[in-house]
Amino acid sequence: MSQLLYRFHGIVVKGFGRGSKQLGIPTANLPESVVDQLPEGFPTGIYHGWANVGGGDVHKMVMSVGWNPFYNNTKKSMEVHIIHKFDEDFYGQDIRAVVLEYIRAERGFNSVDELITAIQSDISMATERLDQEQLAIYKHDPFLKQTTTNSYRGSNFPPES
Ligand code: ADP
Ligand code: RBF
Ligand code: MG
Repeated sequence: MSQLLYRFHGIVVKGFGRGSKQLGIPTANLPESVVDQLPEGFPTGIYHGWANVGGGDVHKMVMSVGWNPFYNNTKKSMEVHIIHKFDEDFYGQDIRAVVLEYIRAERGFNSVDELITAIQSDISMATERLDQEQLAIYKHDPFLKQTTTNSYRGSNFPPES
């Protein structure tokens, strides 16, 4: 598995409402603007890395980028499942992520159960690999703790005269 490094952040939006949450795998969907910013040639598929929400704790995550062949989507999506149990939803909050490895391509399945089994196996893979030191260090990537509020630090602004 080859390592990559892609950082992004964005506001969590409503997804397709397929009830992934009911299946035990909620996915925080990213807005179109963030999907459009993916580098040209960024392969669709399943990835893992680190993520946090609203400046909070950093957790392991799995991410799906693409067309969700199982559902015959016509719109490219980007959704992140954070491997952590949250007490509340976080729509409207800023999610920040560091993407580190490509796990596999997206594929179709014969049933929802098979899709879930595949995602569970992605989660196991992520859980294991992100503990390796060369990936674990990114849990502390400063990017994850930046805030989206603009800040300015200057010594002579506005100019005195
Ligand atoms: P939608 O179709 O709107 O994306 P989902 O069923 O995929 O609905 O649920 C996603 C929402 O669940 C997220 O936007 C977030 O607010 C919430 N959520 C709770 N726990 C998690 C988690 N561990 N990972 C991702 N989203 C979570
Ligand atoms: N959708 C697919 O159609 N094929 C896949 O192989 C696939 N793999 C996924 C792997 C992970 C780790 C996650 C979080 C999602 C994946 N999805 C896949 C997307 C899934 O269909 C989507 O989360 C639900 O449809 C809710 O939008
Ligand atoms: Mg979702």
